Amino acid sequence: MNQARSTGSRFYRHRARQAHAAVDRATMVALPGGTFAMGSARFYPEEAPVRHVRVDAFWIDPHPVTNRQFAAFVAATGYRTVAEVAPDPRDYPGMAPDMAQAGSSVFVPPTRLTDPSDHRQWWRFVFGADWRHPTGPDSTIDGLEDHPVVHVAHPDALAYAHWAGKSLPTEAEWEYAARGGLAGADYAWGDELAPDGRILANYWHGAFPLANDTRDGWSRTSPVGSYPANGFGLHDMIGNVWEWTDDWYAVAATPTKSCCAPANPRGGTRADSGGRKVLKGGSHLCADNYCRRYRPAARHAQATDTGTTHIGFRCVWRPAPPATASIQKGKRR
Ligand SMILES: [Ca+2]
Repeated sequence: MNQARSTGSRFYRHRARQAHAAVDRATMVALPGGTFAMGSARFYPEEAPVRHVRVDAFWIDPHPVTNRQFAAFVAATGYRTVAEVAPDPRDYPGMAPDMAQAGSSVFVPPTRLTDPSDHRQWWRFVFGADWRHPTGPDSTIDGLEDHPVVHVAHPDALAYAHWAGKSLPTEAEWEYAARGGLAGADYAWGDELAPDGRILANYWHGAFPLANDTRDGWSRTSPVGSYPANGFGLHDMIGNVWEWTDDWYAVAATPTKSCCAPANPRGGTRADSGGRKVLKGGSHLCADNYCRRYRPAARHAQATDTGTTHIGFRCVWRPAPPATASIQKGKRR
């Protein structure tokens, strides 16, 4: 999606682990686990085939991690995110010398569009953009305390999760949670995007990327919980920000029946994924005309060192390490 960046400091990741906090499950939602139909055959090819999988019981945050929550983590640990650390040119052979500055990718709507397939027309790498400065060095998160934190790369999300005594969800856990107990529905709330005209998530209204009529009130992120919870009591699983999972991206598995569903499936290998993990849920930039990924089955492969203005995360907690039945061979991380 944009310029690859340094993966941050081992020192700060170490400090984050040292600052490990007691898990506050009172603020989390307990999910019973079970077998469900994962994926969809009605939209994009990477979501198919539909296959039955089983996930064990787990707990999940009711909304994406907010700026307020991430600020508490940073205050306790001194952690610096990937976007705040200038990349080492030795890690990126061929990188232009003037790109060796801290920053991140910001959505900037173009005034005209010459090639709808070229995302460089609306993604701009901005020096000084990071979680505290979402649209650039002159911006702040004042007033955005309850919005999802953005510009977090996968190592940043993982560091926060470790500090909180939690984990990042697998893709199967995330999709199970997003479906809210509905079997095979296209959306987290049913089979209609906007039933009776009701807008049930923060996404793009109008012709992306030129015109956003913001009829839902938000052109970028929105405060968590601004839209109704799904059947499991979870907010913002869809839209607002894409959310990191801890699975390496792979093509979906072969179809499985409910009788023989693999337990706690994981993604592929780092090598096969090209260093990309799975994002889920779509964001405030998903639009009916461009990227209809505001659905539980939707998925996107994202380089782990790359955060943007529309990527965040939430955490899970598991009573015990899940017994996996379908782990593929290979290095996980
Ligand atoms: Ca919106």
